[in-house]
Amino acid sequence: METTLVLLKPSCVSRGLIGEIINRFERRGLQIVGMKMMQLDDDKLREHYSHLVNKPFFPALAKSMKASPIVAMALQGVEAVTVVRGMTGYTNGRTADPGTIRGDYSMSNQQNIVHASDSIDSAEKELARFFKPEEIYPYKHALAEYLYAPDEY
Ligand code: IDP
Ligand code: MG
Repeated sequence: METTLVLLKPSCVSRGLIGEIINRFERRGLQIVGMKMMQLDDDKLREHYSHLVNKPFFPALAKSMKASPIVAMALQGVEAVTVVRGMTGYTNGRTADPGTIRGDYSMSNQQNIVHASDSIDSAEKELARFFKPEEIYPYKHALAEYLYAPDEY
């Protein structure tokens, strides 16, 4: 089992798409093991987007990420990092494949609805950035045996 971080960005929250996007993850079989609404600030954003702080678009990106609260989620499942990245789609909503979240809900390279961790290593660091250990709640998924074959989990 892996756990990965998803952020529902202001482009999701402000458009009233929280429920719709969460529903996609639940329907896929991913288990929500942590979830909270929070307001991001510059310190958190400089840390979270440290690979982008020197890009010319960073100030606009930071502004867009502070425009409303976000919803942070910890999602658990077998190969959850890869599965969630696949569901997220390419960064730019205009080139993201239909069927992905960005390909179905976004027309933008910046206002692209969700963040998702891109590797097991980043998932671990990013979960620690947004959740205290006690805010992650492992529990048995009642449908586990219908979501997976016994040798898969
Ligand atoms: P990812 O979200 O698909 O992992 P990253 O390259 O890690 O993509 O970029 C993080 C976020 O920064 C993107 O989701 C998007 O909101 C924003 N971003 C990335 N590249 C651009 C750009 O060229 N212009 C504006 N915003 C960008
Ligand atoms: Mg990224």
